[in-house]
Amino acid sequence: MKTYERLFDLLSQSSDYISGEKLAQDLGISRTSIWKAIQRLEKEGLEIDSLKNRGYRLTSGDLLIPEKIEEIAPITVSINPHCQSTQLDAKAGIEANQASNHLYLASSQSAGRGRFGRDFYSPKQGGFYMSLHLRPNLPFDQVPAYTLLTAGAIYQAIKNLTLIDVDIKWVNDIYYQNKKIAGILTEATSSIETGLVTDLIIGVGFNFCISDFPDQIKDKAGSLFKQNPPISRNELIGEIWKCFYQLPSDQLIYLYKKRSLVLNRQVRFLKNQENYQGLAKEISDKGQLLIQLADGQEIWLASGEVSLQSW
Ligand code: BT5
Repeated sequence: MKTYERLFDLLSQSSDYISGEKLAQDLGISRTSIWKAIQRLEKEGLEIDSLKNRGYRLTSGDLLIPEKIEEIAPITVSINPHCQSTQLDAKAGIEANQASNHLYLASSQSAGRGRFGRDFYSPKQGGFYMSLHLRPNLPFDQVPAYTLLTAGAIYQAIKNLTLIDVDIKWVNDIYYQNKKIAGILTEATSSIETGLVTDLIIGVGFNFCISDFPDQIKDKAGSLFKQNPPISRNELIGEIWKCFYQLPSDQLIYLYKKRSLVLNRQVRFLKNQENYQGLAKEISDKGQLLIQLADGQEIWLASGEVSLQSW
């Protein structure tokens, strides 16, 4: 761990002030290095109270620490704290021949994006943004519905750590109290020679503790916590990928359907410039949504094709 990460670790374990001298002693570094590390933590958005003669106390915020996540989930984690997009970081990792099962993590993104090239708001503080690289090497029709599996894992991880039940909106949105708190973007590349899907990147943007959203999304976006989260982002990220790797796929799909906001509801969507309305009847294991239109006709919708307008 880096010095400022070790310092965070010490501060987060105490509710009282710790003197600069004690911190320096425990970490085996100088008082000046402690001061520099405090500044680094403040730059990362942590609030640290300092009192003459008493020392330092962490008052709010937490730090993403790859090693803490690696202790929980079977993945390699690297962090680029304030990046453009973790999808781009993952693509650069693939280009550089990094091994798979690697999570590219960030505290904020300057160009986070969602499906159909839409923006994903990724502010300096309160969220986390991550992209997991997998190497399925499978024909397209045999690639598991990773968006559904990830959503199921997010549901179970939040439930395990907080007892909160979040909801899932087809296909890639996590909702809590009727607001979107997270979105998933799964992208794949395939080889022209073999026709196999070689690399796959699952991106997750998560509003962990964000209280303000820009006007364009403030009616739609929400946050898992409003203030003083009872768990850390590291714990939640670790638990999400632990559930993803450890739980059987059919259980994750079962959870996805169980928490679906759209199944057995009337939904509206736009396809080929035409408005449709119908009953959402089923979600296939590949992630398609079966809609029964008013005239009884049934159609399967693919996630890359339409977004639901209402549900
Ligand atoms: C998504 O797209 O929700 C998938 C978002 C994936 C973001 C992750 S972050 C890590 C990785 N790196 C990236 O650059 N991307 C991935 P979509 O279903 O298209 O939803 C986008 C829509 O959600 C926007 O058009 C807004 O209406 C809304 N939105 C944008 N930012 C939001 C936020 N922070 N919270 C809730 N809603 C948001």
